Amino acid sequence: MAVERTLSIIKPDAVAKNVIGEIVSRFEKADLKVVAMKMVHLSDEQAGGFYAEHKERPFFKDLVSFMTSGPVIVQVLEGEDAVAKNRDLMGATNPKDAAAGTIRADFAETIDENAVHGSDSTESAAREVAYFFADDELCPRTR
Ligand code: IDP
Repeated sequence: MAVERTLSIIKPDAVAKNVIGEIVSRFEKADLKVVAMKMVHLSDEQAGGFYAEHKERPFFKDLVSFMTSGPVIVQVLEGEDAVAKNRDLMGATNPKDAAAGTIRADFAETIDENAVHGSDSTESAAREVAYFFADDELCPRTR
């Protein structure tokens, strides 16, 4: 399996619940390494640009409003099969469908406030990492 990078966001609901550390700990226990991390209070432009692919969806306005409702933690995770591994740790988009023990099952209640974002492919990951971080802000840790 290849070493990959993926973008993770701990969304405003999870930051408000004060479970940043618990979520990061799950990544670490799964052998994903944080290679960049920052706390940001996204603007409408930043959140709307990040979710541009959902612009025509009925929930877009609410999504941007939620993502700008408080600070988020944006991080880049690195490790073997990082994209799929992170998606497995996150669980299904709707917490009601998320498998027991996943982040969304444990920390989220609704589909619109679902605790975490994770890139869904290596192509999305490359675009999303570049959206938030310059190359020299990434600190490789996997040899
Ligand atoms: P993902 O976050 O699991 O990759 P996407 O389909 O890419 O899911 O959707 C992006 C985000 O948009 C979701 O995490 C969720 O916050 C929100 N979202 C997706 N579908 C719905 C919906 O049907 N109603 C409300 N919000 C939704």
